[in-house]
Amino acid sequence: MAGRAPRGRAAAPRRGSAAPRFAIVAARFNERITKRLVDGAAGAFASHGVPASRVDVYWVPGSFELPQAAEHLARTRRYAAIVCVGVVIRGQTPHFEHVAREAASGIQRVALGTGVPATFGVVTALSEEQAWDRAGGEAGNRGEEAAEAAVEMAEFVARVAERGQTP
Ligand code: INI
Repeated sequence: MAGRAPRGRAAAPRRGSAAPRFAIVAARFNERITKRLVDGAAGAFASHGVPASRVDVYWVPGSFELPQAAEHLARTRRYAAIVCVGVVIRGQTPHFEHVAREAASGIQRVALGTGVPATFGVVTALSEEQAWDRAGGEAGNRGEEAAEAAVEMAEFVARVAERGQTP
């Protein structure tokens, strides 16, 4: 894939630790498209050897609520990483900008504030057609990409923690 550095193996349980658990938080707004993002994320986890039983899916009303839900889940310390997926489509008003911006910055804030990786699988599109393209169509699947990032960041956090314990 162009523009990407090689990835590590990822998602393998590290010595002395339980197999990691992941969460997917999905926004119900534009639900038919979001379901494709959830499927893409689940497929990416499966391809990294994470069984479906170790992936919990939570639904919230819209993308604006993604950071709120991710924050609650991060604070449980149950998850190695949290994938946020949603679909924001430009309408006739600036509502789109507010929802997209707050989703992006809120998810980042959760990751930085809790230390639990929270990844951005939110499609921001100018039309429904563009959104479908980014949900398993011609332009890839943002859910799948966000799950890939979650696996890699979970590994990164685990690796840093492991090194931190080395005398
Ligand atoms: N939520 C989305 O996920 N996508 C959208 O395109 C969208 N638009 O355009 O309004 C949207 N709005 C709902 C928002 O996320 C909240 O659920 C709502 O404002 C209640 O807080």
